[in-house]
Amino acid sequence: MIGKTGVGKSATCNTMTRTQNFKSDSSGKSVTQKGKLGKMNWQNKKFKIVDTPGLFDNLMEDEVLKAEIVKCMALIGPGPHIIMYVIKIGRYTKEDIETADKLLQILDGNPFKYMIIVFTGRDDLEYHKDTPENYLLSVTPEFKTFAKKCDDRIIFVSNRSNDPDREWIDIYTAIEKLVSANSSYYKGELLEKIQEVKDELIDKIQQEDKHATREEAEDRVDKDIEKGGNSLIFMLGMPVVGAVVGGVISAFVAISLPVVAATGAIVGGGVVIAKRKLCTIS
Ligand SMILES: Nc1nc2c(ncn2[C@@H]2O[C@H](COP(=O)(O)OP(=O)(O)OP(=O)(O)O)[C@@H](O)[C@H]2O)c(=O)[nH]1
Ligand SMILES: [Mg+2]
Repeated sequence: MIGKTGVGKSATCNTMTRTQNFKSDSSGKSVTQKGKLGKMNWQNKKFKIVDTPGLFDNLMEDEVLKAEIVKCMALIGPGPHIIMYVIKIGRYTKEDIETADKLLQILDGNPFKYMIIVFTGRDDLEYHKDTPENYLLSVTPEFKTFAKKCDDRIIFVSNRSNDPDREWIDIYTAIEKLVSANSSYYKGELLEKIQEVKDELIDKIQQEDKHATREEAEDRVDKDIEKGGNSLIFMLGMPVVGAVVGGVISAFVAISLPVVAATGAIVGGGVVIAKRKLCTIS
């Protein structure tokens, strides 16, 4: 689930899982700060869904946001079958265009092949006695170009619907269609690197706990990522940034990754940055 802040990513996760597990509100500032994994079953199929912090967050430092996106990619490993690009019904602004550009810098390879554009706020459209078909006649050329890249896979969702089952069926139908058309999931260089590191963490748990199944070990890694995921970020060679009392992150890294030589530096008011050179993300 990706998109600009406030477009309804978390609300759509709630609609899809028919829960209220994903915090969603009308706050003026960004609500979701950390990636969150949701799981569900439907018609004997298991689904994993990852909610992400919105781009163009007004609070989060770019470096922290990048790390969060990487963690989200780790949670959906080995790769998402579907990338839901969420937009709120309304005007497609310059910021929307920049959001798409920013995302595409992170998502290498061909993410469009796996993308479904999800417009939230269908209820708003209905309130104005408008229709999705009519709305699409009024979109900007920039949006049309973007939609073309996604082969015009567009769905309209209401997260305020009295019939969430109907919403889910619409979403599920679009998901199923795209999953059957694509032979595999989205792969990219960054995602592969993240998976390698995640596998290392899973292996380490299984070495330490011989009774842990791979699924259990992965669950533990996922929980750690949801909580902070500093081991993963560190192993990827990205700066581990956290406003913690001096040394806590370095200690954590040293304990969880004894094989790696950590370099630590104190920056500003007790912010610890630890880095291992493996890959860079711009
Ligand atoms: N009317 C209407 N409101 C919606 C819909 N979807 C989301 N909203 C509202 O939009 C606001 C923002 O929704 P969120 O789910 O928090 O948005 P988000 O994209 O997760 O935001 P961040 O976590 O900040 O990135 C909330 O007040 C939602 O209730 C929808 O389909 N219809
Ligand atoms: Mg959110």
